[in-house]
Amino acid sequence: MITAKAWAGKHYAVYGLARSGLATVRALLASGARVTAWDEREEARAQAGGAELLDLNTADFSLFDSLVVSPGVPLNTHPLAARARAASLEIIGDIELFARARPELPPHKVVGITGTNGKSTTTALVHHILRTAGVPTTMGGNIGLPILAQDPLPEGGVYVLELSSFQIDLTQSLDCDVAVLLNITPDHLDRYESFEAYAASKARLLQMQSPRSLALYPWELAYSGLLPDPYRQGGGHLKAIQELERNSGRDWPALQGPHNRQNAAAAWDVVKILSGRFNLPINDTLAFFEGCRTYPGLPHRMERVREHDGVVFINDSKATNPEAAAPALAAYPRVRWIVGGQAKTKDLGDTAKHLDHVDHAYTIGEAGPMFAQLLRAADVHVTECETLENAVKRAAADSQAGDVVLLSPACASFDQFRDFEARGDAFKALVGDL
Ligand code: UMA
Repeated sequence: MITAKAWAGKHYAVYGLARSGLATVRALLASGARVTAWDEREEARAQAGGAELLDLNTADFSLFDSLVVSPGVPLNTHPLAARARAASLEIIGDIELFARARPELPPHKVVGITGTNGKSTTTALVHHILRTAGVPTTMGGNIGLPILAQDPLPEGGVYVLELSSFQIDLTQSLDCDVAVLLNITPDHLDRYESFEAYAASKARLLQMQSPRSLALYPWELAYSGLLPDPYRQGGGHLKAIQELERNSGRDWPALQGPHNRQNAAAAWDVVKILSGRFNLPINDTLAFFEGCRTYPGLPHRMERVREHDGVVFINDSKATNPEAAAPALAAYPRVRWIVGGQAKTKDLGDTAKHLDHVDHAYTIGEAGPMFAQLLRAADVHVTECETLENAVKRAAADSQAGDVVLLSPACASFDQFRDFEARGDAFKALVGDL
């Protein structure tokens, strides 16, 4: 776990006690801080051993030095935010605590990766390339690993952080040595006033950097009008994509599809900068190709679950918007597509480009009727299934050897599941029971 003298003797209020909140409580207590914590859920509160429990919705905020909030707490609508502002109490997250602990850690580099899609793959790939090349490295953040629960790295180590816009909103002083902004498409619009406000949140990762650090983002984004002035021309554009065209995905089983070419290109640029500009002692080209060849892939990301009677079942539960689902549809020429959940958009988005690959669609969740209507209008056969269980059973019963059954929902999971991981796990269990 990461601890810091900078936190000792301070009194922190911690709101939200799931993965990031509990790791925060433990790291603060181990550092000698006083912690008062709260979560709406009693089971969550029961796990916060050592913290004082007090309902922060009504507590006197003048008691605290900082309010540490979990990324999943919707501060745009939550009354806590206005109360903290009225009491001049700063609101931060675990990534900001990490930023404040950095001066006490052995000399290191931080790579921060954000974007609407591809950030988990790029984060895991950069981490894998560095580890394969013998560099001390750890990954954390939105990838499901709270950074404060990770062990500090020895001198020369590289922290690779996946950062969501929610986490960036709770961070003020993280100066990433290399920051990557992969892409921005509409997402999380329940948490932001507008698409522009969501884009501005992502851009703040670059704005927090000092002049000696480097920002990477694609050309299209530089000219999209979504980034603040200094990033509109010039700067550190992602460069390696063209170089990769010749090498794309040949011997890289877990990096198939054009979207992964962009993720790999970004990872290559990061590794080149770490070795060229920040003197990391590795052969970046060798490390990159070896890393891509041996990269194992991520759970819930085009994950091959099982082959049953010649039918292949793919779990792509992490595709929580149409742009994220499109690459999976593109990757398989004929699929039985399980789609739906809590809609992020009112149309088919990029998935519309690959409907010729869809043999039959099985709709689920709140957005099921909407998808059924949109898909039928595009001449796709649809069975409305409502639940994932019905969809898996129907798709399996309809399949013949050689078919692919793909869960790539293009929607959030919260209408029927705790999160996309629980949805993917449910799919794997249902497929296992066939
Ligand atoms: N809570 C309250 N009151 C509220 C709202 C929530 O008490 O009004 C409590 C909940 O009961 C819960 C906690 O607050 O116990 C919410 O925690 P959380 O949702 O932040 O969950 P964590 O397990 O801490 O996970 C967070 C990230 N979750 C979100 O951003 C929603 C995880 O990203 C991240 O991996 C983890 O920290 C470790 O850093 C997940 C995610 O879905 C994967 N991210 C979104 C995405 O990728 O689209 C942004």
